[in-house]
Amino acid sequence: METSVNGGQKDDSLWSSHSRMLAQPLKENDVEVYDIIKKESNRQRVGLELIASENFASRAVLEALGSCLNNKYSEGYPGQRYYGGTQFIDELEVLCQRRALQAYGLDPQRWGVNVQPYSVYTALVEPHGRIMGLDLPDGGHLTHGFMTDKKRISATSIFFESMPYKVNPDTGYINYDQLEENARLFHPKLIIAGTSCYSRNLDYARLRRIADDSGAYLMADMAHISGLVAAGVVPSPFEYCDVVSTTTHKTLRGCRAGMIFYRRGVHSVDVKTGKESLYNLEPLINSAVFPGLQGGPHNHAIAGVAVALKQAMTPEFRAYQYQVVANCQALSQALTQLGYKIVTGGSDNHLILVDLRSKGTDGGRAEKVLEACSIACNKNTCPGDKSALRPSGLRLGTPALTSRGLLEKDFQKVAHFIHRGIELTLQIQKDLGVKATLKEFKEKLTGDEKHRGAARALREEVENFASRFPLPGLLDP
Ligand code: DSN
Repeated sequence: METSVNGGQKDDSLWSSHSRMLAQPLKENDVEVYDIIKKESNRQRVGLELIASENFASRAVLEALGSCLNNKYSEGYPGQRYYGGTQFIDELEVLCQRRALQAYGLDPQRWGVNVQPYSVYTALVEPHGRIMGLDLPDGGHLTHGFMTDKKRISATSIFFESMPYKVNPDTGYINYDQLEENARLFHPKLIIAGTSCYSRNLDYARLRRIADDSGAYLMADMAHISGLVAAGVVPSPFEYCDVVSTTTHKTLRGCRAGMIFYRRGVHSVDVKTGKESLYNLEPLINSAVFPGLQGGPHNHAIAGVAVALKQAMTPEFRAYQYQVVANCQALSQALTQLGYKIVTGGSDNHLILVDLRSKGTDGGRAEKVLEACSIACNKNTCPGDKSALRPSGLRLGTPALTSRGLLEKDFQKVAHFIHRGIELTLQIQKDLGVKATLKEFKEKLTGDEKHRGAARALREEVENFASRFPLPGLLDP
């Protein structure tokens, strides 16, 4: 190979191999990365994907994501960019915005949407302003103000003052009375109606009343359920909220990106004077996203979101979301019949939380065994858990496998696979004794031929079963 610099002379052979390098498919150009993607693609194909926040994006979404849109800088908003050459990016962003409003049945006079963002808080709350979100161990999200007794974990608890609300440990349902009482004392600026492990519909009307009492904004983070909302399968937060944020890759089945919807127009009318006050959210949110927090938008991701939103308005998508919920109920019932406790007794949406305390094990151990059997899910705290370090539950979601075409009867089979994985977990624990650490547990699972063999046998069955269902997305790799 010639050196790249040849006394200031252009090296023709290097220059033509540079052109070839740019034209080579991944498979030839970078075998290491190609092989990793191939392994991951195979893992997704032969495994059972039950992580509630995951899904399989369609081929069209992935094509948009892998397009030349990746190449373009476009800081700013349509019609107001800091770079030239953005006419098609503008067209794309406006199309994505229009589809986003249509997909949720929103009047453009009353709602606007930012399709570039990854965060919204700084638009609504000043530094040290007060926020209230569902606590992470109770099914909330890290970014809803999570902190522990010892440490402020999320930026949303470092930069803002956060007070969580909780679920009732006996029922697993949100304790709205306690939230109301605490909000009266805490006077939050923002209440977040959002979850990452909560299987029941939120009472948005009640949350609105609580927010109004404190003069707080009500923001829904509908990330987990945004596909279900678009399909009309669960209640929509739009009727009651000032702001609605979402990621776009979960039930909505787009690529990894986000959107923030905000109200426009009249906010309130003074009963005495009849004077209208208007929402001012649009400039606050747009300037918080850019230039406040972000630089160049991910235009390829905006294209992927636009494609997903078009799909979200089809009857096929609605049928899919109904099936997600039907499958979740089938999974919940099958596990209940097998003797498992489901937090809140079931689900209104796409996920369930299985409480393993009564079985004598915990989420961490069960997750490890299931992973060894090609079943992907995650450990999760259950209401009343004493330690977040040893969560007692497993969160299971149906969006991804429903995209692969599994129906209720298939989820009964999935429930039996999970049951066998948990039986194996109990067997390993029995052999080890109650005091064994998670590390010892993992060593036993991988090091003891009896258990390794049992996991292998179950994994083969799981993989045979899962391989029967097609994997959406790009064909190669
Ligand atoms: N990590 C996602 C979830 O699993 O809920 C949320 O961001």
